[in-house]
Amino acid sequence: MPMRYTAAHWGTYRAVGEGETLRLEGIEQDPAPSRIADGWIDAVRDAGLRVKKPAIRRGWLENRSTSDRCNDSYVETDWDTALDLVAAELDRIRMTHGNEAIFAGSYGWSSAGRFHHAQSQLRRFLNTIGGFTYSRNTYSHAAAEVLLPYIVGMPQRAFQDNMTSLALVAEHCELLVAFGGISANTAQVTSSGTSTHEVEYWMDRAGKNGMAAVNISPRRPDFCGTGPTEWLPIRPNTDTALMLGLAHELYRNNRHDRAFLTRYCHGWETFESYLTGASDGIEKTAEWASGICDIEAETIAGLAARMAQSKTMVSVAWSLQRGDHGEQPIWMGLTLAAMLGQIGRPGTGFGFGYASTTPVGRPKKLMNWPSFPQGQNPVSQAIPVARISDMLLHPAAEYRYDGEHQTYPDIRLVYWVGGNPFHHHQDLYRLEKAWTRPETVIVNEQWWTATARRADIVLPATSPLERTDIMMNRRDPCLVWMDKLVEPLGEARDDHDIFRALAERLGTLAEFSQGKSKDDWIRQLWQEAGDVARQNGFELPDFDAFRETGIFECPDTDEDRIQLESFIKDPAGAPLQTESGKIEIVSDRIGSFGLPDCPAHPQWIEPVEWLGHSAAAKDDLHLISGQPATRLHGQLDNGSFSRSKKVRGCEALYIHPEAAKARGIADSDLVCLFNARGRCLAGAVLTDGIRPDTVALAAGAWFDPQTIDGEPVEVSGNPNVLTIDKGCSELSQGNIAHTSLVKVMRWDGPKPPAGGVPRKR
Ligand SMILES: Nc1nc2c(c(=O)[nH]1)N[C@H]1C(S)=C(S)[C@@H](COP(=O)(O)OP(=O)(O)OC[C@H]3O[C@@H](n4cnc5c(=O)[nH]c(N)nc54)[C@H](O)[C@@H]3O)O[C@H]1N2
Ligand SMILES: Nc1nc2c(c(=O)[nH]1)N[C@H]1C(S)=C(S)[C@@H](COP(=O)(O)OP(=O)(O)OC[C@H]3O[C@@H](n4cnc5c(=O)[nH]c(N)nc54)[C@H](O)[C@@H]3O)O[C@H]1N2
Ligand SMILES: [Mo]
Repeated sequence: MPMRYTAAHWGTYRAVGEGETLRLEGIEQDPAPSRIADGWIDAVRDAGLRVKKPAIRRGWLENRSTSDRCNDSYVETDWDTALDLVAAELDRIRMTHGNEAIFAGSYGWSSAGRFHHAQSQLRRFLNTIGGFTYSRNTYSHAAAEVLLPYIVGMPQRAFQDNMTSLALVAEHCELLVAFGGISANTAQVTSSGTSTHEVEYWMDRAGKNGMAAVNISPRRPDFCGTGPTEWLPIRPNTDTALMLGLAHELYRNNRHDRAFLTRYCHGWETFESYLTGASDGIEKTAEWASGICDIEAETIAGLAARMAQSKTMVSVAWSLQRGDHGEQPIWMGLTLAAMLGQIGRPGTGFGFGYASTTPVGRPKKLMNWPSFPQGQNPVSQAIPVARISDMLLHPAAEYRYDGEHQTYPDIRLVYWVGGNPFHHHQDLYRLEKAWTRPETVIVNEQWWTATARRADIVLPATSPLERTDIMMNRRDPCLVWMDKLVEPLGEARDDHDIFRALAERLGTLAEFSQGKSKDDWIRQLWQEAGDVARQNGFELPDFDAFRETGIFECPDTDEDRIQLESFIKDPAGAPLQTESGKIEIVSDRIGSFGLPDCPAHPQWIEPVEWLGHSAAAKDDLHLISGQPATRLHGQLDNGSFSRSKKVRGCEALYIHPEAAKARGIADSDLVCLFNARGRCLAGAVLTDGIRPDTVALAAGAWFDPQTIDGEPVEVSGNPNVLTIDKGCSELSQGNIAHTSLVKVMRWDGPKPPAGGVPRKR
């Protein structure tokens, strides 16, 4: 029998066994398969939590009420009734309010397959009926997406594609200064799927090659290398101050590369007067930085000296910019690297996002594989992705974004597929309020997620295991035939079939489907992929042969890249696409926007909440809520693997023994985290691998707000009831999930009724 495979954002797997014994094994090529897949099959077969039939919310069905949207029950119905209702609602809204009143930003990480990409399917359909308001940028790195074009003259996507390869880092780098670490945890995941996980391999090679690393992070396990590693447990959200302290040390000792700064950078003199305090009266010395970031001045001075003497890579994880003023650590990291003058050389310079996902710095050729065509959106209205609550709460309100003045549209209908705002957004109780505003909310989902449980019409979607597709990721050297391994549960349908049926009802079927079946579309993608392969000098097998073998490895794909290499070699001939043609330490354009929260050059600007804030209380702790080790965001939290790591049914809270002791908390105790925005429960895990004034609660436990003793308490351990719903700045409006202070106490209250993944109402 031929091998059967599937792929996901967390990896590529071989199917072993059949029926009840079916399981997924990492493929041979993968040196470190992710265990996230361990919980996949049982989550897909979790009949209690799958959406099995179309369902309508009772309050909406009976009287179109929206006020009980976040706390209602559902009536199951047949497909035709549900599809008729959805079509009628879309039609009513677009006729009454215009297509702009339909919000289908639909942000999220649905399937890794190229064809069944849920948002693409939704958008293609909506484009045929007049379009929709959409969203710009990502929750992952909005600050970078808006900032990088100004300072390096290219989109973050191109910047990421050109990241200096990890093979060159392993070969040449002597000192890796890793802000936010190089984390094996996040390196498990790749947007659009991956065949291998090799970040740990490269870090191991680098260590064996003598590279020393400095893990600058509130958490020790954020670094996965095996060579000599020093942990500098920085106070969260203060990296910009530390970088300024390092910059000042370089400057004070005349160890900055003046020639590089003159030749390749714009604005050094202005920045210099900020660094010395000439412009604002504060000299950004190591002592000054130390008072903010809580790392000793001597350590800062020592590190600066080592950086100047070594072949150094300054690496910044994406996490740093998901904080208040998240533009600054990227900008300052780049400035620090520019002062060292090692940008454009092999293995040194500036890195952004190494290990934040698998393929950043992967030494492989990029391949521009085709994707499912979305068509053209006739509506131009869009919001910055993380401004969803603001938009729903304040239609017509003005806001700033990327230098422009914009106004929020008046949204009447929300259609979400392949994403979970009640996982991903900050301050979920605020989102609950905002969520009562639209007249209608429609969701296609596999599971009764918190978002499905807050929709008026829920349509059951198949999971990737229940259909065929192709994984082709431009950053991966393998193409994978994703076989159908499991029969669809209940009445689940593919998103494509759902939108076909809706297009038919709204008279746009011909435009939506172009007369093609699903099989035709997938074959067409393969055919177009064949053209791409040919341009790259090789042939793909024919479709049937590919399906038979399951994996195709593209030949000769090794390729090393060096960030900004051509510009460094020839700054006049290959200038950057910035205003000055150079790296912009000062951006006159950004300066011209007059934004106090994102001025013309990198600066230390106090976050709205942090441990050094004058309003911070002695017993406040900084909450880090990064990515979960056992799942992808909220996906598979109901699976056995994620469940197996829960503590007393709740998400694990990593807390230092000193902090625990001061609060009477023992290992495995239930605890309550709280601040003015909300409260949630978690299970304490004591560890000295975290700062005593910082706690870590991974994102993704399924939002389950309950009332205990008359008070609202989230009982799964979802950090987004505590996080702040504010943009990084008026430049990017990115989310600030990593900025928030909380208090923690032992929970002696009643054991939560559910204490885990909420079952369906
Ligand atoms: N506190 C905090 N919050 C965060 C973050 C953080 O670090 N801390 N990280 C942020 C970041 S970087 C991100 S990217 C977001 C991620 O946020 P999301 O991408 O919204 O989170 P997921 O849980 O992956 O949601 C994807 C949903 O799509 C569904 N789905 C999967 N495949 C299909 C399909 O084929 N069809 C349909 N219809 N549905 C499908 C899944 O069941 C799942 O519910 O979270 C953000 N939120
Ligand atoms: N297993 C798994 N991997 C994933 C994902 C997942 O859901 N699960 N999601 C993927 C997605 S969508 C994204 S966007 C990436 C995100 O990738 P990242 O943004 O790099 O991941 P995070 O987990 O948010 O943060 C990484 C580490 O940064 C540290 N950190 C947080 N705040 C600060 C700070 O202020 N200063 C410093 N120096 N360090 C800080 C934390 O200790 C944290 O462990 O991860 C991807 N990888
Ligand atoms: Mo992300």
